[in-house]
Amino acid sequence: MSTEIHRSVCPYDCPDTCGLLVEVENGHAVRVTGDPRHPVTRGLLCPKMNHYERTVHSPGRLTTPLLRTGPKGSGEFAAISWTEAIERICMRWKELIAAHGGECILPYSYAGTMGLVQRNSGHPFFHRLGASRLERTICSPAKDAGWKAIMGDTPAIDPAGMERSDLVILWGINAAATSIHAMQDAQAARLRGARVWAIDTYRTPTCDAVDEAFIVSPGGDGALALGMLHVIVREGLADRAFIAANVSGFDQLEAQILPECSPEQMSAVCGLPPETIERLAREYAAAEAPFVRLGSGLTRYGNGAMTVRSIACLPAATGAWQRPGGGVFPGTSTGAAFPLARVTREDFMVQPTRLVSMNQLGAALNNLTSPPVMSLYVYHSNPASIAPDQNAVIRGLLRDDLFTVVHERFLTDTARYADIVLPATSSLEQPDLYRCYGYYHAQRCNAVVPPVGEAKSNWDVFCLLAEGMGCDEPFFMKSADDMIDQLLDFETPWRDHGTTARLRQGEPVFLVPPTGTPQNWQTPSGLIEIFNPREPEPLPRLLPTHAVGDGFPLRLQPATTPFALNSSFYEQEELRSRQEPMLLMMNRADAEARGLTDGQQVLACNRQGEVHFTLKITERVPVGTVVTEGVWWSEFIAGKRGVNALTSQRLTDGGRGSTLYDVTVEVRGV
Ligand SMILES: Nc1nc2c(c(=O)[nH]1)N[C@H]1C(S)=C(S)[C@@H](COP(=O)(O)OP(=O)(O)OC[C@H]3O[C@@H](n4cnc5c(=O)[nH]c(N)nc54)[C@H](O)[C@@H]3O)O[C@H]1N2
Ligand SMILES: Nc1nc2c(c(=O)[nH]1)N[C@H]1C(S)=C(S)[C@@H](COP(=O)(O)OP(=O)(O)OC[C@H]3O[C@@H](n4cnc5c(=O)[nH]c(N)nc54)[C@H](O)[C@@H]3O)O[C@H]1N2
Ligand code: SF4
Ligand SMILES: [Mo]
Repeated sequence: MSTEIHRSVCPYDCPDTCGLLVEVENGHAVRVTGDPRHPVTRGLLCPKMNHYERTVHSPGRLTTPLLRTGPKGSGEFAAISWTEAIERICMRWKELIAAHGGECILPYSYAGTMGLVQRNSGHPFFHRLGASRLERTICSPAKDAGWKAIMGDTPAIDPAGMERSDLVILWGINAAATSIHAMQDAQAARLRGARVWAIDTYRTPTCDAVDEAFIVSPGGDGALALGMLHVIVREGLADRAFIAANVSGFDQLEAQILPECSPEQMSAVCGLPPETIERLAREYAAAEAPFVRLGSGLTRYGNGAMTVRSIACLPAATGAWQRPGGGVFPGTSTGAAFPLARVTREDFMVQPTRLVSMNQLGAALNNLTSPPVMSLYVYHSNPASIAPDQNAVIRGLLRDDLFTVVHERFLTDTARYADIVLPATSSLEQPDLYRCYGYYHAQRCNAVVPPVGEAKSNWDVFCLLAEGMGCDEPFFMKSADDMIDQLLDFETPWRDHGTTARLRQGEPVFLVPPTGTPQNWQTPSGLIEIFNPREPEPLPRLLPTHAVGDGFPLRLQPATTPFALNSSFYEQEELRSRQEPMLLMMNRADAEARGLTDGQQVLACNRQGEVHFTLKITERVPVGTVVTEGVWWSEFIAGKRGVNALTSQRLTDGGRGSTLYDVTVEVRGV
């Protein structure tokens, strides 16, 4: 039997965007490994992707279009042909558009695949229909908003700078699970003598792999940063020459934090003793080039954007930015490297249609009027599991008059509520172009195995739907490969001809941010804007989280697991068995106060809903916080509701992001 080895790219929403080597036998992927020649992957894949072939060729893959035959949510379907499926969808949409207008259709997609073409392929079609637009803000827009408020469009420093740092701070990032190559970089820095700290709300695997871990109260990092800034100012540790040349508004910040943000004042909010805040400030200021790798966990709060702004003041105060490896790294933003507008085609919109927050899908399905949402089209996302306020989402999905179409690889929780399910290809079955958001690399790949069953890619399905809806623009007759070519066929300082040629050949390449060094501040004033008059809050200050005042005694962290990625990978039994059952981790003191014992069934509840868990008593979680990892499919959990039955539709202070970590609950035995 002949084995071919093909290059591919990991399609998932992970900051590492690994290069893959896929061994193919008779049209089947039989082995997937990390590309040893990829400069970031260096041959190492995470446990999720080590057996990607088990996802691609899972017996659970959907292989034909399906038509609902039972009640919504029952999972009862009959196979139909693609022709019938497309005809039914288009017929229904034409009726709905005639009765309610195009905005009664709502697309819902997020990050099942990060490929630039497949991920964005619905936009031109839905713009052309005049459908409602989805505000895709579930992940970390508060991080972007907080960064932008102080740093403007300044590009992130090179993440490789971590290697030159003498103090690496993994702040609100569970790198051992969510960005293993950043964890590798941190370990490399450590071997060269750097100290590595983690700042988290419980003892994650990352905390075990660093020199020192600091466990803060959820949403308390802004207080920690302001307390550190207070000490830096009070003890004369600020770099006045750097501030004079590079920073605006430091005086105002000083005037505010000296009376209001002493370590004693901040201690109760951030959960660290005043002496620890002082020590962190002194050691941060004394470090030559402290590198903060900022995660997304700490931004999913009512004060998330302000937290990021406050943390970003630290290198501005000490001048850490001046030294290679110093600064705050929020993730890379390579938007200008490819002309994405050629794929998204905003120009197909006759006029801007209404925006619906993906964080408020429950409200959209249940409460929106003029027009109501009459049809939902879901692709590469699983909102019945991953969206906040699961009970509201499911109430909406159960509406008899809602016409739901789901394009999926698996019969997910969302697909179970569909009227029509369409089978989707996996990344190995479709071409695409990927860019990374944790490093500066990009890579193109081809399909390396034929579609499983009758599965079709996002791009190909939208071309069929466009034809069915009578959209006769030549654009909808192009192939996904044509679109990749259009993205590459574009002059930009981000890549020279040699780089583009290598991209065309499927090699991983590094993109180069054209604005160069971080000290070329891309803000309106040309300075780091600690005082930003365009913001509703012009200065960083202490903001409370939403959950303060919710009235339930325990802070709930719906955290990530190394063995799944959001609700993806639950199809792999071996990965699932490493997490089962769905746990709620609690400190012994909180368990004893409630008369709860290890391993028993418990119910966590708040105003949004209630969720069954198996209790795990552990000192990894501090008193007052409970943690659950993973976003489970309902078929594998006792109460059929996942952790998002406890999260709310409230938004962040900036960026209209989700506040998935800003939750309180009470827990009792069942
Ligand atoms: N294995 C795995 N990898 C993943 C994912 C996954 O689900 N599993 N998801 C992918 C996606 S979509 C994303 S966006 C990234 C996210 O990856 P990260 O940036 O690492 O974000 P999270 O894992 O959400 O949260 C990081 C850590 O922040 C902690 N945290 C929560 N609240 C606070 C707080 O107030 N302060 C501090 N200091 N820490 C806090 C959490 O406990 C968690 O350990 O990971 C990607 N990679
Ligand atoms: N409680 C809690 N909720 C969370 C999070 C959390 O940590 N805790 N994380 C949040 C974050 S950071 C994010 S980014 C979101 C992510 O939310 P989603 O983007 O919805 O991510 P997934 O759960 O991975 O679901 C992606 C789905 O896309 C499908 N898919 C994959 N490739 C393709 C394709 O090419 N075409 C089609 N049509 N389908 C495809 C997969 O089978 C999978 O079911 O979840 C958020 N929700
Ligand atoms: S999920 Fe992340 S670490 Fe794992 S293979 Fe994909 S890109 Fe690499
Ligand atoms: Mo995310």
